[in-house]
Amino acid sequence: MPRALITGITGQDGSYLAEHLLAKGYDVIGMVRRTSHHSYERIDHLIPRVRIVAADLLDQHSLTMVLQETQPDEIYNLAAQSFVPTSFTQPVLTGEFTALGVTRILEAVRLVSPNARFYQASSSEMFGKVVETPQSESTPFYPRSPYGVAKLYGHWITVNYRESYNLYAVSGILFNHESPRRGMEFVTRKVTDAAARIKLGLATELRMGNLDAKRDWGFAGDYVDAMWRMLQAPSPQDYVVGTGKTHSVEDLVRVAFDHVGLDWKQYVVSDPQFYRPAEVDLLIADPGRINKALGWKPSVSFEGLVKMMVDADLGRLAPK
Ligand code: NDP
Ligand code: GDR
Repeated sequence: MPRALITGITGQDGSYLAEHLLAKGYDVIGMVRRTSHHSYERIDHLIPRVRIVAADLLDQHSLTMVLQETQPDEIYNLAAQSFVPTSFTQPVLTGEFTALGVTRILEAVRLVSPNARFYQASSSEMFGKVVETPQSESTPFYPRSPYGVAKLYGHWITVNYRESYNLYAVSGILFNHESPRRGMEFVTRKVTDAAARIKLGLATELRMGNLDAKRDWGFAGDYVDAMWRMLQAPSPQDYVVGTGKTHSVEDLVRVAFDHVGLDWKQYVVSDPQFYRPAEVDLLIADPGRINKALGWKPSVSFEGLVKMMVDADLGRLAPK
């Protein structure tokens, strides 16, 4: 039975990846950081099928010990400070988690588990102020936030450890992926939750930032399969993962409100606090490499994704 260690198992992607690997017969170990409360809402249904171990991206020794104790065949480094606005207000902490955290875990891998396969969660935010469209593995990077800059460090240190120490270490450059388990502050979930609340009479307005930004949005369940495929390939390579289609935040709002039979223009209010100091205007993936080399393609359309999320929020919020 292959054994996988997932950092960030309590996050959106960690929960889907754990399900995916359990279904494939893996022994799944999830790394969590110590908090004063258990935040297992996304993985409660998987316990006790996954083993939980405690460590922190800020603590080198804890990472080394986790690898020593668990001896995984595959390591998926999903843990990070992943919210772009917080990276502007807490840039140093974001760098510690999202950038240096990758070096800490790679150092542990190099010393303890040099034969394990390592996945790094890189991001389309590294393309930022894009220099070419669509964005592929060869597109130059131009990050636009402390988060994007930190992810770029994590990306290059992964390449560097692969080249320096011959590790099987790869980066998936994933475009935005969403689900009913997406954190509430990210734009898709914020919008689908608000559409459901307004429909049910639980809220009266939705305060938003830049409606013109465009993103390549896919379903998280599809993207964790891409992560797994990358670690099964005969040789380590980095891949862009996205749908190849782009939509504006306004499109997102329209589809969500249309789905509950409401006119979004009557409820959406512009609020300066949700605009960013520097914006990423347009992202759209060229997923040609992963499609050809690993046979990966997305299974959920943009409209299907938004409706799935609105329906889940309606189901959660409706009086029982
Ligand atoms: P989430 O924000 O939902 O999850 C982040 C996870 O990281 C949580 O489990 C969190 O734990 C954990 N974490 C944060 N800080 C630490 C720390 N110091 N030590 C240990 N664990 C920590 O992110 P997603 O699931 O959406 O994304 C997974 C990864 O993929 C992230 O690295 C993200 O940056 C990256 N990514 C995401 C994309 C997306 O569209 N979702 C696209 C491209 C990249 P806790 O529950 O305790 O907070
Ligand atoms: P992003 O996701 O920054 O792309 O990073 P987010 O959903 O936060 O924003 C997408 C776009 O929507 C615009 N926007 C708003 N965003 C939020 N959160 N709230 C608002 O009210 C709002 N109004 C407009 C934003 O300006 C932006 O243009 C996500 C994260 O998951 C990263 O970790 C990941 O690496 C990238 O996707 C790929």
